[in-house]
Amino acid sequence: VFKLVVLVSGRGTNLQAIMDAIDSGKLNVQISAVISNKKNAYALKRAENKGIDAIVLTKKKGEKRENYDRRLAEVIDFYSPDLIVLAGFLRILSPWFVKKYKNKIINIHPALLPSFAGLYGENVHKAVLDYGCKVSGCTVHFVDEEVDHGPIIVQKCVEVLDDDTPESLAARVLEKEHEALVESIKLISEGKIEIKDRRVIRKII
Ligand code: 3YE
Repeated sequence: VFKLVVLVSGRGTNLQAIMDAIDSGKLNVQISAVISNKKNAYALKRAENKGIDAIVLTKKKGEKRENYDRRLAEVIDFYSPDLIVLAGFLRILSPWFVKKYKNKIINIHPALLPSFAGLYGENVHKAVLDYGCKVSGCTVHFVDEEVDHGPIIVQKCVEVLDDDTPESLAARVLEKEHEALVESIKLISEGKIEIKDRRVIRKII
């Protein structure tokens, strides 16, 4: 079976969407472990409730990025996953880590890339509203050395409403994130896509 390790920092609603899709038979994959860089992340509870290994790996004071990533990789390699999913994991990954797992890491970003790259959390939605955008959405992409830059797998859009607040827009985008993430994992786990000239395309079989 196709194995995932899911990296989180927060509430874990995207993790929940993956678990729900597995339970309903929409995804034929297994979550081998959930790893959080924050000890109080509610995502850890969601994993424990399902009997999934939930691991906390916090950064030590003054620890270099690559050193943390090497410790992270040690945990990940214990599970030998087919895919690493960043589901609200709020850390930049070092070039070392990205090279080690080339085309094996995906991230969900709460805007239509390449717009609003580099921002995260509510900051993204505030920036979208401040700019006066009429649509926003989310992007699932492969992770490369540059943040929010790798090949795009799935994008979904939502309308921006005149009375939106960052919170109301975030909630509308979040629903699409759940769909986009599940669709992306389905495509990858079924071997239906490949990367060609930095574009993600459907495999012809
Ligand atoms: N790393 C690479 N490429 C990518 N990480 C993410 C996407 C992505 C990636 O496409 N190479 C905010 C994180 C930004 C931030 O600066 N965080 C701090 C950590 C703070 C802490 O430890 O609490 C940091 O130094 O990384 C995922 C989204 C990253 C969003």
